[in-house]
Amino acid sequence: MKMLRTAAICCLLGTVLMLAGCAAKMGGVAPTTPSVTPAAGGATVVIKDFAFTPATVTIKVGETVTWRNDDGVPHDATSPDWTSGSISSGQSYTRAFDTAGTFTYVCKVHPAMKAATIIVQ
Ligand SMILES: [Cu+2]
Repeated sequence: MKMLRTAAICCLLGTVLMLAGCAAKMGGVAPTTPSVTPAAGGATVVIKDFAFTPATVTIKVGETVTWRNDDGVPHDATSPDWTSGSISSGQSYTRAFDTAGTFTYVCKVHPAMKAATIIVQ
């Protein structure tokens, strides 16, 4: 009877060890680090294929929006109150928003480009 119990405990122990070993193996896989880390407290708008993406971003007062031009031609982000100026291909422009409101902007270089919106809460 005692031997049977010992055998049962051994069997159980073996299973636990096997599971632990398996979990350790899974935990050993290096976590993948995202290649693009968003800037703390802000949003990024990518300009590509003559479009602002995302078309609407929402941030908090004091946070920034960065426009990154991934197109082959210069663009800008211009609202009635401010402008980025020309953003060359591969370049970025960052602006902090210190007041709450909804700001619609366009690209003055390309009137055909759809307007986009920044919501500052
Ligand atoms: Cu443009």
